[in-house]
Amino acid sequence: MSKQSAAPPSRAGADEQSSTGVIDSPDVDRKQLAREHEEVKEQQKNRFEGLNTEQLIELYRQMQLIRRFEEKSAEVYVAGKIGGFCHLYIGQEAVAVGAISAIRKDDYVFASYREHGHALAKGMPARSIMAELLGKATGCSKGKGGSMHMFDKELGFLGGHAIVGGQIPLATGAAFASMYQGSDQVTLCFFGEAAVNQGAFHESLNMAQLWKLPCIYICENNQYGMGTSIARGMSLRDVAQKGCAYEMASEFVDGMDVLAVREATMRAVERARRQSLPTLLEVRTYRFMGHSMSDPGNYRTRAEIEKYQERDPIKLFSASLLEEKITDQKKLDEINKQIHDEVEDAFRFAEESPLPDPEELYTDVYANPIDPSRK
Ligand SMILES: Cc1ncc(C[n+]2csc(CCOP(=O)(O)OP(=O)(O)O)c2C)c(N)n1
Ligand SMILES: [Mg+2]
Repeated sequence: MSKQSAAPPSRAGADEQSSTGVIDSPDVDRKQLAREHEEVKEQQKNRFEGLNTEQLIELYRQMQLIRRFEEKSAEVYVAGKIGGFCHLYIGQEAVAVGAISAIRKDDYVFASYREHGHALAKGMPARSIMAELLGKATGCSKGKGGSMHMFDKELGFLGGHAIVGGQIPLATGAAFASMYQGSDQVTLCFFGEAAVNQGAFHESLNMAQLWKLPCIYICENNQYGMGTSIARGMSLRDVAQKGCAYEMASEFVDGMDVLAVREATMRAVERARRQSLPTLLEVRTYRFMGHSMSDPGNYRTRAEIEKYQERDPIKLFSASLLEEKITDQKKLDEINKQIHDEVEDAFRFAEESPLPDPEELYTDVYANPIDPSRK
């Protein structure tokens, strides 16, 4: 079953990529974009039903928190305070926030290395994530993981995985555990579209459908795997269609609309909890920043990025909230100020925290701890 939801972002930019990796895209048609924005906003407002003011504002707050957190991370990275890789989530906030708002606290979430946003949406404190980015002892992984290894067992946030597609079989295993133990927990597994080319994706989907596992596979199709567009790396580019190969329910979702993501995930959660069946969601989105902080970005044009910035999920949602008179600009400004303070507090906390003790090199490496005194 494959169902097309309204107006997903197109793959236009990817399709126009030349074989040299440089995109010959036309200038942005602002009038057309404004028309699309109005259309999508009307569709979004129709999805307000059933949600109260508090819930709607919370979705806005979480998306803004992720945006601000990532902007601060970029600033701190450039200042040389973060070591290793750092992949930002700016532009994709509606995916993690919309999907995670549809699950319970005791459900599980797995993500890739682009996971700061998912960790925040699952309830991890900004302090523990920022401290981890700075490699401090107070970080969620005691400063030994860094940007790609956020983790919080109590909150059911099970990583943070640096191997492309590596989280897909792990999430399938967590869903198997829930089924085996007879709990009604569900697992959300987020990954990029390039991970779909990994064998582990196909093996997992086959097993999940065959064994009826309550796993929701959420492909965040941002159109690029590092500097390679989907058009250059995938023969069948409609990822949701791949669910048919395993008779798995699947949907295309507009990843710039937080409520569209929430609704599609709610349908999948219902299927997982009540029938113990998996779902594949292809959520079409776009990353506004480079692949990582060290990406020269010479594989796409400024015009293409600007086109998608016009579809900014936060801009869209705040316009819908204001037009429906759910809130006013003053209240949104207050929230933005609180978020700014929360992120600054997280950074101060991280800066002032100690580095991990050298002895920590020997902890949490093997299930049976290493005795450093034994040579
Ligand atoms: C098994 C493996 N191969 C290659 C890499 C290098 N690598 C890191 S990110 C990435 C692209 C993945 O793109 P996608 O899955 O679309 O996720 P996105 O970065 O767009 O969120 C690659 C090839 C890796 N980390 N692991
Ligand atoms: Mg991608």
